[in-house]
Amino acid sequence: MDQRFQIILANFRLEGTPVSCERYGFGHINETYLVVTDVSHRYILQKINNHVFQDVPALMQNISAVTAFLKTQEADPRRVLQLIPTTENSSFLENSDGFWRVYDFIEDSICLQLPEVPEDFYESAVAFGRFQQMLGAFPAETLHETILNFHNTADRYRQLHIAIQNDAVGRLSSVQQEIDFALAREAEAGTLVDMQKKGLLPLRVTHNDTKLNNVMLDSTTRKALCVIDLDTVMPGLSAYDFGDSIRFGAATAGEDETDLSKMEMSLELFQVYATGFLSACPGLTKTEKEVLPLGAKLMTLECGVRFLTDYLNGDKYFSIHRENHNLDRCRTQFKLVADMENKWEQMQHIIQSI
Ligand code: ADP
Ligand code: GN1
Ligand code: MG
Repeated sequence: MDQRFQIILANFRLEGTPVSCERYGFGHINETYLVVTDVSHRYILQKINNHVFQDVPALMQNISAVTAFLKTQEADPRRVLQLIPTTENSSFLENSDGFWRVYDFIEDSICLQLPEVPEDFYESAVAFGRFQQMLGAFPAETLHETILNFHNTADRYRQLHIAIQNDAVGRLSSVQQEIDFALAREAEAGTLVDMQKKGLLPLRVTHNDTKLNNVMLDSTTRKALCVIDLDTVMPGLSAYDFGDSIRFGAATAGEDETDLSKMEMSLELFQVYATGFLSACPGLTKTEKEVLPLGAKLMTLECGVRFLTDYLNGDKYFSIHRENHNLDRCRTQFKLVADMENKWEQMQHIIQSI
C-alpha cells in the first residue's frame, strides 16, 4: 500500500491497520478510495475536492451537524452515514495535499448507476423522501451554502454566457446546436427561484445531488438504507431533490450515453419515483407538489447547461474519461429535456393522480 495513504490513514481512528487503499466508485467530484484493514474492517477515504468546495471546514460542519441530527432519529448505524474522527477529534484532516475524510463503509449494500428494476428506483425515492422528511425539524438557516447558487438555474445560464464570451479552448463553433437549444429555454430558468422569493415555495434542507448512485440499498432486501454524498446538503427546494432524481434515474440511458436514440424519460419510472417520494415525504405543500414536473425539467436543463459550460471552459469542473465527454453528457441531458417537453401533460397528470 502506498506510503502516502498510510500516513494519511494513521491520523484517523480506524479499527485495525490499513492493508489496502484503492480508487473506488464513479463519482465526478471527490477522489474516493476503499480502505481495508487487517481486521477486515472497511472504510471509505475521500479527498475532498476543494476547488469545487472552497470552504471545506464549513462543508464538514454541515455534514457533522446533519449526520448527528439524523442519528438522534435513527438507531441502525447502516442507515446514517458515519464519519470517523481523526486522532485529534476532527471530522477531517488537512495535509499538504488537501483535505481528507473517512466514512464507515456501509456493508451489505449496493449502489446502482441505473435502476435494474423499478423497485430499486422506488426505494431511492423513499430514501431521499425520508431524508428530507427527517430533516424537517433541522434549523436550515444554520447550514452553510457549500456552493453558492448551486441550483439557481438562471445563474447557471449566466455562467454559460461567460463561457460563450470567453470561448477559452476554441470549441464554440462546434456546439451551436446545443447553445441554441439552451438559449431557447432561458426564459424559464428562473421560475422556481422566483417562486421561492415570492414566498410561494418554502425553503427546506435538501440534498441537492439526488442521483441514484448517492443512495445505498440493502443488498439482500434491496430496500432503501442510507443517503450518501452529503457535500451539497444545504437550504433548497423540494423540487430540486425530486427533479435531480428524475433526471438521472428515470432516464432510459446513462448520462454518458452517445447513442441519443436510447435516451428518453420513462413515464413509468417517473410515476414510480413520484409515488415513493411523496409517500416518504408527505409534508409537501400543494404548490410544491405542483412544481415537481418543472423541477425535473429545470434540473435536467441546468445539468445540460453545466456540462456545456464546462465543455466550453475546457473540462475544468467535471472529471472526464474520454474526448468530448462533457459534450456527450450535455447532449443526453438536452435530449431528456426535449422528451419531457413531449410528455409534459402526462407528467403533470401523474403527479395530480397521486
Ligand atoms: P462523489 O461526490 O465524487 O460522487 P460519493 O460520496 O458519492 O462521491 O462517493 C462515490 C461512491 O463511493 C459512491 O457512489 C458509492 O458507490 C461509494 N461510497 C461512498 N460512501 C460510501 C459508504 N459510506 N459506504 C459504501 N460506499 C460508499
Ligand atoms: C456531480 O458528485 P457527483 O458525481 O454525485 C455534481 C452534480 C451533478 C452530477 C452530474 C457538487 O455529482 O451537481 O448533477 O455530478 N456535483 C457537484 O452527474 O457539482
Ligand atoms: Mg456521488
